[in-house]
Amino acid sequence: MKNFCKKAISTLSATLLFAQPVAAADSYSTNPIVRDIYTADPAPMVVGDTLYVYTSHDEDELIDGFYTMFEWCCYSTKDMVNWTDHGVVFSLEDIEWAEDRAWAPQAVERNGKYYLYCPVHKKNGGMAIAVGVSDSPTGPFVDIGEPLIDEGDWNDIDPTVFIDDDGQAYLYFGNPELRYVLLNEDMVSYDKEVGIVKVPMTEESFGKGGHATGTTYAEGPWFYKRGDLYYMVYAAFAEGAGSEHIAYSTSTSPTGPWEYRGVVMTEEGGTYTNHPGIVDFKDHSYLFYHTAQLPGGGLFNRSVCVAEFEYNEDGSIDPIPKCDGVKAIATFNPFGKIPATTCAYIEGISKQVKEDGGLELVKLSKGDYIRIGNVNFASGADEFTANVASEAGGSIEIRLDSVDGKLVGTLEVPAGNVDAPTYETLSTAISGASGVHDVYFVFTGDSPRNLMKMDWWEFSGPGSSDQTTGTVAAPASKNSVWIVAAAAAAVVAVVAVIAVIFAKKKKKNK
Ligand code: FUB
Repeated sequence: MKNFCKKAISTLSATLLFAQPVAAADSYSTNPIVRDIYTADPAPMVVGDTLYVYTSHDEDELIDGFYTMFEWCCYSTKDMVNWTDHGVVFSLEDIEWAEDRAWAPQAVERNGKYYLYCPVHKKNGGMAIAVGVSDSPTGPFVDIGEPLIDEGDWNDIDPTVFIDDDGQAYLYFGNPELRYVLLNEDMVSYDKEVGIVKVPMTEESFGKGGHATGTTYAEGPWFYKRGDLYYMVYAAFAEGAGSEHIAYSTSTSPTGPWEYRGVVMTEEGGTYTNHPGIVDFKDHSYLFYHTAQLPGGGLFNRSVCVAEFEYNEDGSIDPIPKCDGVKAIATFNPFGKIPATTCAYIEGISKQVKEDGGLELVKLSKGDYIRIGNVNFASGADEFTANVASEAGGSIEIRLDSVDGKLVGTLEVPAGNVDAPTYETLSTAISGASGVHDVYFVFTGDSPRNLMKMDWWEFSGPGSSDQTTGTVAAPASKNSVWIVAAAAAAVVAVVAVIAVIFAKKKKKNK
């Protein structure tokens, strides 16, 4: 009995230590969230425990000094810190009738299918809204073959779609006017009898401002509902302003009338445009936006960022400051194959499409590193495995909490075929990695040439059985903390009762 009690208590401590949703103490993301290419026009979408963000892609080199944009990309996270790059999911090449200008997208799920609404410039002139359809949030998306919205004018950009509680889907769009259609259930056609409705562009609805309608409303609408209130968040121009801020209006009906409510994010950010994408994810509210803050950034070279915010009790939104990043809301499970492109921070490392269509990290050279945030080793990892293609050869140092932090293992990668590197799976022992840490893979080697490429990695060890399956353990939401606390209290109470019974029995036996 005595041993049983000891065992019960030690099992309990282990359970409490590793099963609790370890709060993401100090792990933060880094804005911009995409660091290897320029991205703009973020559009978040939640599917189950995953947040997807669709972006447009600003090319490095501009054609005719204007927006040079050919494709749409997708990124996902389960914890707001580590992002998986899904690459290009839809492009102008997939839309036979499109010429250029792959502008601001938004994705929506309905009945197990995913719809990506995208403005493009048509081959015969004018902007129009295309729709790509896919069975997966990460595509590939297939064009429906013709424009969904095509009024033949320049207003047909920046679609935003919301499906109301009664099943009616609305697609708003437009610059300088806000317009909408009622989408049919198939999500790829709209109610032609109602047609394209022009929203009255009044100061009451959108504030007095500096855009073409005399209001602040410019473009990039983001339409959603929270409680009983409908929100229209959009890029806006104040009178005399040289760049966009983000503003919002609300309504008690999905079709207005809209009431102007004020500024959500002020102008500064180094770029002429801004573009909102708002979402609730795991009990947190986020605003995605873009700035010019990556090196070389500017008017046509933007980068997607995210800020967390809270609504006021009456549903109003105070101005949200631009920020350096957001806090992790879940731990990251490193046990199981993780794509090498999944990370919280990457700098100076390129990605490339592999033969199987996935992405790999390439041109890894001395001093390069990636960070994976809030990694939950739980009771520990004892081995690290990576699928690497060696070029000049080198090593991967596995460090905790900083780029020169505690070294818990080193994977040696022997020199390979520089001209035609082939992938092989290599492993090394790990020691001293338990609990929750930010993990750094630091690439080192003597050669100034490319050391290696990397496809995927994984840890193994006892900690793998201490967490849920998937890449991320349960989020540290307020609710889950309380559920775990209650469960822990119940276990403590049961053990205490057993201990008391045992003590009484012992006394009686004396
Ligand atoms: O990215 C091209 C255009 O710039 C978008 O469609 C607008 O919302 C603005 O961000």
